[in-house]
Amino acid sequence: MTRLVAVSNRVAQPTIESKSAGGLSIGVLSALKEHGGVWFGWNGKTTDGEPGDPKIEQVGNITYATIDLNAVSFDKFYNGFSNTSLWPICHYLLGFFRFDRREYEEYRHVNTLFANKLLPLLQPDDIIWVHDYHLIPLASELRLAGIKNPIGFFLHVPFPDIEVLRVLPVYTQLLRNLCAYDVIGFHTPGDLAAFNEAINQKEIGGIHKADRRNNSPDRHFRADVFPIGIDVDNCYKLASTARQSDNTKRMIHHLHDRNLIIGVDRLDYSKGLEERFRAIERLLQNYPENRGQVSYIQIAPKTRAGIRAYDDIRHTLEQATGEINGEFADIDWIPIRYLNRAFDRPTLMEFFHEASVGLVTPIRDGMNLVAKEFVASQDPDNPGVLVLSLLAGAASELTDAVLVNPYDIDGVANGIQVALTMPLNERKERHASMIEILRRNDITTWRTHFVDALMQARENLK
Ligand code: ADQ
Repeated sequence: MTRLVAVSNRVAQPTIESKSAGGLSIGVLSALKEHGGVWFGWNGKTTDGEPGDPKIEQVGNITYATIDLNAVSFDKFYNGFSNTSLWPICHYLLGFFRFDRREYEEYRHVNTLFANKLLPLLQPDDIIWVHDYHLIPLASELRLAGIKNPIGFFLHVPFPDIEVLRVLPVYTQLLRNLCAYDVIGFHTPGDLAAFNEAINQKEIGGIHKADRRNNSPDRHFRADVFPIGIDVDNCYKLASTARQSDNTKRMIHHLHDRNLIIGVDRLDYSKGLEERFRAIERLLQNYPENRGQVSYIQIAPKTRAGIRAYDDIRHTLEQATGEINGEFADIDWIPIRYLNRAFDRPTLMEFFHEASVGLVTPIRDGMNLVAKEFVASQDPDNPGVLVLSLLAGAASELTDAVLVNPYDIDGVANGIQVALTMPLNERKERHASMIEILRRNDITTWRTHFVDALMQARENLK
């Protein structure tokens, strides 16, 4: 029987309470729950010595196989090359980009380690699905070790334009590594186009659209668009129990019938939070009728502690909150509630359900699942309005959101005002058309299309 083996840097283990697992974990877990299979990756723990054999744990139809990583190695691989070189490049944020060849070498070393630890677990009929930028060289490593199974790769972040990619000194090696996969998946047509342009560059040579051979002469790769989706019914089910959880009751009590504007993000500089806080300030300046009438709640739990840029953004947001609340707050009202913590999914969906406006304004994002969850959580008879960044992958599907450029502070403030004053009929129409798209491209479609593409790759080899 064909097993699905998912591989990602971090495995969201069932025994570890993680309220703030990011979008990748949410997507992989939903796909594995439906299909069953193995999830291999790092368990979140570091050691002083060399990592041991994978620890195996069976929960329902998922086998979790996880390893430790050496602390020094992890720092260079994860905090270093993955998140200080690749992450900024993929998000077009060159001001945050740093490159250190030793970190890149450790990145390759960790990929070799992943391949070596995964090898003994693999069976001939397995299909392997590798996730995200931390593991680009993994297929090359597995092929070197003689693995013939179909291997797919899904990039959860944007694929950058070639002129940005070229800033990375080792980009040609990574492009060649990507072409060792049988299937390469992206969120949007724009990402796919950028990838196609990159592999057609002279300097990487030998990989042409018409002849997409990867490392071995009998294999070709397929690059395509597989937009990640959500479980629409599950979001709505969680959301429509609203006013039941203690957190939701307390939140509503303190809202005093004001309009709720909500933002939920990992605390990351790519999410455009500083610009978003300034847009709230501008809303209160440009449209003073909102003073005392709206409450903006921003939920943003810390991630990637230890990387300087992430400590800096925390500091910046704390300062901006203080300034804006200082300027506008009244005896019985503050405009911004900034919560540096995670909530469980049911509570988040309930919060979304109660909100008049969902504010999702990343300065670049692969997809953005929060945008989709917000829409799915709304009451179809009285839905809130999504204000969405043009620079999030989700904007290529959710064209009925109020689309804004996150760098344009006045434009975002204006978008929020449009959302706050939108007539019920228009809200309902926009919501219905977005729900239809969410249903068409849901989590099941994402998983089945990708797995089908891997199965097809296997057929092509026979
Ligand atoms: P992320 O950058 O993590 O994902 P996103 O797609 O929005 O961004 O997913 C975040 C997930 O975590 C959502 O399901 C959300 O509900 C949850 N979450 C966020 N904040 C939370 C909080 N405070 N408490 C609890 N849960 C919280 C990466 C890419 C995205 C891409 C996804 C999936 O950066 O562009 O959409 O992978 O491919």
